[in-house]
Amino acid sequence: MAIEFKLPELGENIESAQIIKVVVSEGDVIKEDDIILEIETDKATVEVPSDVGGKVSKVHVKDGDTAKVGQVILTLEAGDAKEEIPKPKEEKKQEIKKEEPKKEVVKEEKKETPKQTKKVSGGTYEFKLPELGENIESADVTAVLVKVGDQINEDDPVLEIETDKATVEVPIDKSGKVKEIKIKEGQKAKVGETVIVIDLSENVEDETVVEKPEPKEQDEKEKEKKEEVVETKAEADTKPQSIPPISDSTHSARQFKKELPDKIAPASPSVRRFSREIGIDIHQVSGTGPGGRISFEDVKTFAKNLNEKISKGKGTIGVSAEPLPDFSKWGKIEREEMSNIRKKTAEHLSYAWSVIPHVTQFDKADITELEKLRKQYSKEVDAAGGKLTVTAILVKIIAEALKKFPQFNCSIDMDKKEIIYKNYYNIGIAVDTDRGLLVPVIKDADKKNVTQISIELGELAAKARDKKLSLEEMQGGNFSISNLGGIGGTYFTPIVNSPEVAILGVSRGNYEPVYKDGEFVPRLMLPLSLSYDHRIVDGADAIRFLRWVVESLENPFRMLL
Ligand code: CAO
Repeated sequence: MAIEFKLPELGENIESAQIIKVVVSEGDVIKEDDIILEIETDKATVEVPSDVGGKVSKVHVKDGDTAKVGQVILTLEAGDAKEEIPKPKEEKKQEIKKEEPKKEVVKEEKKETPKQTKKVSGGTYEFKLPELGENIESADVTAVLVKVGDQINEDDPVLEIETDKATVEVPIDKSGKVKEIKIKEGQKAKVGETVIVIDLSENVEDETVVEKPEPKEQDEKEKEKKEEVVETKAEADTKPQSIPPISDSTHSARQFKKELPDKIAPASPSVRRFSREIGIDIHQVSGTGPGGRISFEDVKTFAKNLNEKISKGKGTIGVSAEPLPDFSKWGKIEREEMSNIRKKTAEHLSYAWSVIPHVTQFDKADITELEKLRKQYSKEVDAAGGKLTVTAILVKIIAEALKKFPQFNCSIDMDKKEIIYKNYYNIGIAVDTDRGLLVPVIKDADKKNVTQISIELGELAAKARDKKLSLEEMQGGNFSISNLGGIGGTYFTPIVNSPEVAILGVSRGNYEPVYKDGEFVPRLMLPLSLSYDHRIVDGADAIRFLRWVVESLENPFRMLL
């Protein structure tokens, strides 16, 4: 039996990767988890393990190729080794796939279970609020999408609810006529509580139990036609309450057939409506559900990617890139393709610079005493395998500062007009590498001492320079530090590493004459630049934050208070 190994999901917004090395050859016998590729994305170089085993019958890519997520990389023969060779496992893919926001919990759960559609012709059915996910016991009903008397089909959304995780539409699992609605908009519904009662006697179709292991394309199309009819009839209304009876949908389908596009996109009417409202042509959206079904999330992802493409094409958001002159008129030139890291850095920083209203606040810390302590303890840290530098000390200070000033430890969700406060303290460190800037993250810095931070910082910086950082090691940062002081410079204005809201720039510490107790004395002064997102951080907060950092550098005992 031939099995295909496809390039798995590599993380949010990563669509392709460059293949640095194909580690296997045709004829090789590989096991699940064996490394088969070394790839480079715009974020990192990573090894890709196989989630299948077997004999490699064809390698579809070569070193240097760019492979798209989902592209077939290997064909394998399971052959006699069948028993030993496990089938592709979804969890294995998750190892590389990075957290994707889990939305539409209800729909996702339904998708996993093969459906058994019962078309019954009598009695009533109490539709209860289904399980919504782990630890979710109730939800706020934000909209009731049907009204008494409506004829509804299995899978039609009947409620819109909001949990603490997401707003989702709840589809019903049977067809019938709405007899009673037991919940109102604005009320709270408990999981398992009856929310809608439907009359099954309106179902005049056959009573057989239909097993649908997989939605067949034809069935899907038929269903879509029905939905399209429903939607067309309801076009004038913006809410799905106006779903008309569809028991005569065969007739309606014929009636409206001419108005239907040749190829009908598999999406529910509410998804189509949403897509239309935000100006997206649903036929261009690829669905990730069973049979390519398009969800709200698919439409949002498509819109997001489209926006990104538009902004990339324009250089920066809303600003068209100026045409370049012909530089060769003035001398010899050479063109070189940007590395993936450079491309991503350019896009990311253009985005952050265009979207975030930046302000940079400067200050200086007298680190004369700290420098003495640093020298005093550096041997101890050396012996533990780290290097006691001002960067490592700053990581600890910033983690404490974030606890004290939570508005620096948040992200902004402009779509929802919400602030997301984080109860963990992960600090990103800008590392200069020959391939460009990388920002590995020291996780839970507040729980680590300065020696542990020094060791981890050294390891992460080395990994960054040796192309060994994993995506995981570069994600989840709350605040970044960029220390250019080891190289030089007085002050600079760092760009906030979106979706973080602030970044500390550190320049070179130098001895300066400082007026103290009536005389000028030489003191080691460290210049600091705090850039922050003025949408969430006010100037007064910024200087309070920076002063706290300065005072903690000048007197580390302060942190213990
Ligand atoms: N002022 C004076 N000296 C400094 C200093 C500062 N602000 N920061 C570091 N130094 C000194 C260190 O004490 C060390 O001196 P010794 O060897 O005498 O002890 C020396 O400079 C080298 O330090 P380092 O770079 O090895 O270690 P670090 O922990 O301070 O920095 C790292 C680690 C990864 C931040 C750094 O190596 C680096 O890559 N910096 C560049 C960051 C960057 O590119 N930022 C730009 C982002 S925006 O484009």
